[in-house]
Amino acid sequence: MVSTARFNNLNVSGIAKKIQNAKSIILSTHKQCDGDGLGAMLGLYHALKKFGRQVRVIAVDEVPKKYKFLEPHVYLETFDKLHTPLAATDLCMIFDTNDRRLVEPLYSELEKNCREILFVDHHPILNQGPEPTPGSFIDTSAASTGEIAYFLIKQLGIRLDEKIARALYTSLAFDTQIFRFVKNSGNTHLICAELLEYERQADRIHRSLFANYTRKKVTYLGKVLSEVEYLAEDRIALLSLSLKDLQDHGLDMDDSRDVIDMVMSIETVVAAAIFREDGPDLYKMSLRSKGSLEILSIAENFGGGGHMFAAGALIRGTYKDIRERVVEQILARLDK
Ligand SMILES: [Mn+2]
Repeated sequence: MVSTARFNNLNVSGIAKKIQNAKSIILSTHKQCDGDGLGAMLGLYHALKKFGRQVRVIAVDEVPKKYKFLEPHVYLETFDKLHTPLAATDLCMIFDTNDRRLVEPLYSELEKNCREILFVDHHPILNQGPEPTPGSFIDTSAASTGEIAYFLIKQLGIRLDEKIARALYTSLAFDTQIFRFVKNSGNTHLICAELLEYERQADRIHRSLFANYTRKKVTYLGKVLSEVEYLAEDRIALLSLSLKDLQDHGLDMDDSRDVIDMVMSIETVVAAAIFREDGPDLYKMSLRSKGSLEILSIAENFGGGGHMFAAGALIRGTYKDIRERVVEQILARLDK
């Protein structure tokens, strides 16, 4: 058993009190959910069921297939296929974002039905975007929101078990990419050491999250990686992904997520931008950077958000025009 005294002191007691006072609770996360938000809310779901609460887990849209080991089809509803209509609920907790726009169209319905909505998150509050609701818990020092869910479960005195541990471990392993991106804190490793007392198949989770490639996907990655455009002595990498290309390879949107991480693995690259075509003249931009090059403000300039070194936005316009504006802003920061 790992002593909690060794952890950084996260103040989650305010949220724990609200859970104690709530009979009915809804848990959710941002649209196109990932392993962090999904793992955090499913981990808390299993814990709160043991705690005797009425809990619903509602995702905005479909959960990617690679998470099927968490059995989302058993425990989770999607907004377009609710098992029963939304009803009056005491508390709603939204994980892994504090930007309500990323929870629409579900968010507007939650507002009508929930007495209180809180964001539980580790992304910085946006300078150019909606504010989180009062009482939200945002800790940018957490490497994943699963860590915050872990501290909540501990604060409530709920015993861990295999289901809770599997979901939380997924959250931590996903957002740190199996401990590549920890936040200069031992928290992630210490928490995982305890979770692994209950989850005996961590290697299976690692494979599901990061070694899930199909032959079609590898063919696709080979093609698009050969099309990367390099600028500024190979320090900047750019790539546009067409929807048709994904479809022609029999892939879906989630399959394009790994491309940017592969590009960022190139030693010389310090900033990368990937533009995935999501519709006619509509692009989902993903930005990543290394070291001290901050790119969140670029995403915010296009109405998006994220972390300091990993951010994104949905942008309308032609590729040529968007590319030019983004490159200009990356270059301006690169020279600083
Ligand atoms: Mn996250």
